[in-house]
Amino acid sequence: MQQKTSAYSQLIKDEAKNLGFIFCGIAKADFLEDEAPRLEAWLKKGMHGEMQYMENHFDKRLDPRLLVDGAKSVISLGLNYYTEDLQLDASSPKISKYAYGADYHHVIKEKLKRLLETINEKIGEVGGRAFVDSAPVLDKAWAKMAGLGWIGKNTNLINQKAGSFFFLAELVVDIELEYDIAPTADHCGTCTRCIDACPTEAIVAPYIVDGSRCISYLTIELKNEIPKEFSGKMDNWMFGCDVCQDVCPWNKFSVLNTEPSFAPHSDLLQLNKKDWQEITEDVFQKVFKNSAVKRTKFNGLKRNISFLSNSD
Ligand code: B12
Ligand code: SF4
Ligand code: SF4
Repeated sequence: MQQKTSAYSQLIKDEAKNLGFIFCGIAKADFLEDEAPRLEAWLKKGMHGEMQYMENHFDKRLDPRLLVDGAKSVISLGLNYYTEDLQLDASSPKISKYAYGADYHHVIKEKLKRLLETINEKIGEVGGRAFVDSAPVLDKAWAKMAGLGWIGKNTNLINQKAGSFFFLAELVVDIELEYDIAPTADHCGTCTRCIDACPTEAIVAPYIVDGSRCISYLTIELKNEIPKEFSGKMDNWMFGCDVCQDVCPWNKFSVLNTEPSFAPHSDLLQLNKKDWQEITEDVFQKVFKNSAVKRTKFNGLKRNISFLSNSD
C-alpha cells in the first residue's frame, strides 16, 4: 500500500511537470487550524473591502473535506508567469505581469483537467475537483502545507529557487497519497523591503495585507470609485500591482515562463500613455481578447486610467 501511494504520488508529480507546472506538492486534506483565527480577524477588520465573496463559506474555506466528498489529499501546483517583457513607454499606465497574456484561470483549468484525466487513466477511478481562485480555498496555505514555499511578509507564497511570480492551484482528490511533510521555513528574516515600498501602505504589518488598500483591489476588485485618499499614490498602476514582488530579493531567482499563451499581445507593450488615455472599446477587446484584464471590463480600465491622469 505504502509503495503504491508513493508510486502514484510520483506519477502525479511527473505528469504535472509534463503539463508545465513548475511545482507540485501534496498535503493531507485537513482543517487549516492556524489559518482559522487569522482569516477571521482579517474579515472582522474589513480587510476584504467590497470582496464579499471572501465572507462566504468560512468553514469550507478552511477545510477541503467540506468541499469535496471523501477528500483525502490536496495536490498543490504552481505555474510560472514571470516575464522580463516591459511596456515600451515607461510613462504608460502599468499592467501587472500576471495579466500580460491569456487569463490564467482558463490556462490552469485546462491543465488540471488533463492532470485528472491522466490520474483516472493510470491510477483508476479517482474522484477529484480542480480549483483555481474560483472556489473558497486558501491557495497559499495549501501551497505552504505541500512544501512549495513560505508565505512572505508581503503575503505571497515564495519559493527559494523561483521567487513568487507563479500562480497557485489545487486538485483535491479522494485517494491517499504520499505527503510532503515539513513546510518550508520562513526566509524573510529581517527584510522589510515590501512593507517599505508598498505605495498605499497596504502591508499594515508583516504578513498582513489590508486588501481594501491594495492597488490590485482598487484597480480590479473595487466596483465603486477609487477613494480620493489614493490619489497620487497608485504608482501609475492601471491593473494590478507588482511592487511588493519586484522589490523582493527572492525574485532575483525568478525564471522566464515557458507558457506560450502567457505571451503578451504585441499592442499591449507598444501602446503609449496617450494611446491608453484614448483607448476605445474596440482596442480593449482586441488587446485583451482572452486576458484576465477583462475582469475589470472596459469601463473599469477607463476609470483606472482617468484616476491616474487626474492625479498626475
Ligand atoms: C482575495 C485575493 C486577493 C486580494 C487580497 C490579498 C490577500 N493578501 O489575500 C487582493 C485583490 C488585494 C489580491 C491581490 C493580489 N493577488 Co490575490 N488572491 C486573492 C485570493 C482570491 C484569496 C486570498 C485569500 O484568501 N486572502 C485572505 C487573507 C486572509 O489571506 P492572506 O492575506 O493571505 O492572509 C493570511 C496571512 O495574513 C496570514 N497571517 C495573518 N496574520 C499572521 C500572523 C503571522 C505571524 C503569520 C506568519 C501569518 C499571518 O494568515 C492569513 C490567512 O491565511 C487568492 C486565491 C485563493 N483562492 O487563494 C489570490 C492569490 C493569493 N493572489 C495572487 C496574486 C498573484 C495577487 C497579486 C500579486 C496580483 C497583482 N499583481 O496585482 C496581488 C498581491 C497583493 C498581496 N501583496 O497580497 C496569487 C498569489 C500567488 C503566490 N505566489 O502567492 C493567488 C494565490 C491567486 C492564484 N491562484 O495564483 N489578491
Ligand atoms: S500589490 Fe502593490 S499595493 Fe498591494 S500590497 Fe503589494 S505593493 Fe502594496
Ligand atoms: S521583500 Fe523581504 S520581507 Fe517582503 S516578502 Fe520578500 S523577503 Fe519577505
